[in-house]
Amino acid sequence: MKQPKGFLRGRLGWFTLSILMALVSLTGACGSSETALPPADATYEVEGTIQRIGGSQGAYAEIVIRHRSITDFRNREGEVVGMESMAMPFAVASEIPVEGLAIGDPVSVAFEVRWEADPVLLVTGLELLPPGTRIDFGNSEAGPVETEGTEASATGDSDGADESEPEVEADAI
Ligand SMILES: [Cu+2]
Repeated sequence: MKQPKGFLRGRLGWFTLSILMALVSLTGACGSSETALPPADATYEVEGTIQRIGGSQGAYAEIVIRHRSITDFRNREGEVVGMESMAMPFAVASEIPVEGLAIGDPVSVAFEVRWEADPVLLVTGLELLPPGTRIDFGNSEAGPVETEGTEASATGDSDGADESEPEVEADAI
């Protein structure tokens, strides 16, 4: 009850061919979205924290990253103008898993800039930094998050009926 050799070879040949065809169509599909993008005008690496996940820019996932200042950032004309620390939306390349990210995660990202393309900002590399890593955002935005809380309780000294009035201050006054 042996299969004729020719039959086996024929099956294998067909199988191999179908795999090859599948591979070709797969790489074709992957390549099509990426070959649509022109060469990047510039590439940068920067650290930051994840601010928002779940948006999209066309076919790309979108994440918002609060990034550190980028001192060598070049504008559309190619002049080094730098970029201050800020929260900024990025498209994310399809090969980068967004699912595992959480708000507040410290990350290091590599991103490409294409001034005349869509998306303009595309994350092509993403590395999770160890939990608890403190990202230094300079003096622009890092401070206010904590001072706001202090100010809010400091302004509650007027009459008291307003909001959550800190008991400590009420006693002090
Ligand atoms: Cu920015």
